[in-house]
This record gives sequence, structure tokens and C-alpha cells, in this order.
Amino acid sequence: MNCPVQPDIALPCSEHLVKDVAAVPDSEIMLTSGSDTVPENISTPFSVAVGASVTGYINNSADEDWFSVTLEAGQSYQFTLNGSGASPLSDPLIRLYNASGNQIASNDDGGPGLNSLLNFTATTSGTYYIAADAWSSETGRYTLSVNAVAPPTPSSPLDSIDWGTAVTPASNVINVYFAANGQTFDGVTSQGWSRAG
Ligand SMILES: [Ca+2]
Ligand SMILES: [Ca+2]
Ligand SMILES: [Ca+2]
Repeated sequence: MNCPVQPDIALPCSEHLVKDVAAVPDSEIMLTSGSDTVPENISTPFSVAVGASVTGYINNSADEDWFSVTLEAGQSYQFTLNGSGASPLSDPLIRLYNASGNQIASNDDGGPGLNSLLNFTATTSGTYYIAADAWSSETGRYTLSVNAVAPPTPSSPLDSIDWGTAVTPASNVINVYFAANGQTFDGVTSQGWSRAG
């Protein structure tokens, strides 16, 4: 399929381009129920590369479509599953399986609307399977995407300061001191972090 390259424009043939990446057959892509061609187990011949997308179809209430994906230990990834195109899948559900085909993560509505978004940091390098599914018996077309992302930002130590006390500052400045027991700042003597109260 020769499609013109027009970045930032939703091309009519853009979905053919993503189809070609993963080589999902037309019988899966075209809007025909009952023509499921993407297996729901580790025998699937289809894959999706990191940084790529694939389009398919949830053909019936029992359908799941599995795509192998190679992940690297220590790398964080974001998987999205969105209803797309004509007859879009109305309520996607995304599942992540390990190399043995055991589910290790899933997400229903983490994306916009009822779409799915799953963040995952791999602890083991190798083959995983990312699967398109529907929350219930919905059928329809989907686009599944895999992207490497920066790891989640560590929690700020300030997040731990939540004693349920309303603070009404006299200005827009709140001073926070991490002080050892007995140290005094702003007229307040610390009781240390090991003591409650
Ligand atoms: Ca399918
Ligand atoms: Ca399937
Ligand atoms: Ca959903």
C-alpha cells in the first residue's frame, strides 16, 4: 500500500499503514464480524513493535486478540487500546500477559472515555503478549499502541506530610522543615519523625 506521507494529518489510508506494520490480514481489519484471525493465546503469529500501533477487530463476545511484544527489563511502557475507525469498539479492555500466557496486568477505562491505558515497567526482558479485549460483549474496531515512556516520577517526600490538618497560611508561602528531635524552627520544636503527636 503506497500512501502519501502527510504528517499530522489523519489520512484515510493511515490505518492501512499501521496494518501493514503488523501484517494483520484484511479479514481481521475489515468490518466483518465472525472473521477473527488473531488468536487469543501465545500461538499468535502477530506482533506489535514498541513505538508502533496495530488495528484489529473484536469480532464476537468471546474474542481477544493477542499480539506479542518484546519488552526490556527496567523500561517503562504505556499501552493504549482505543476504539477507532468505523464501528469503533465502544468499551475496550486491555490485558497484558507474560511469556507463559498468564495475565499480569489489565486496564479497562484508564484512557479517555471508556478507552484503556496501561502503564507497565518490565522487570524481565523478553516476550510479553498485549491483548485487545472488550469490557463486555461489545464488538468493534480498535487501535492498540505500545510506547516506551519515562519511568513514573517518584513521589515527593512532601506527599508524606498529610496529617489531616487544614492549613490556612497567612501568605502563599508554607515553610516545611525536616528536623531531628529537639530542633526548633519558626518557634516550633520538632518531636522527631519517630514520635507521633
Ligand atoms: Ca479479532
Ligand atoms: Ca481473536
Ligand atoms: Ca473500557
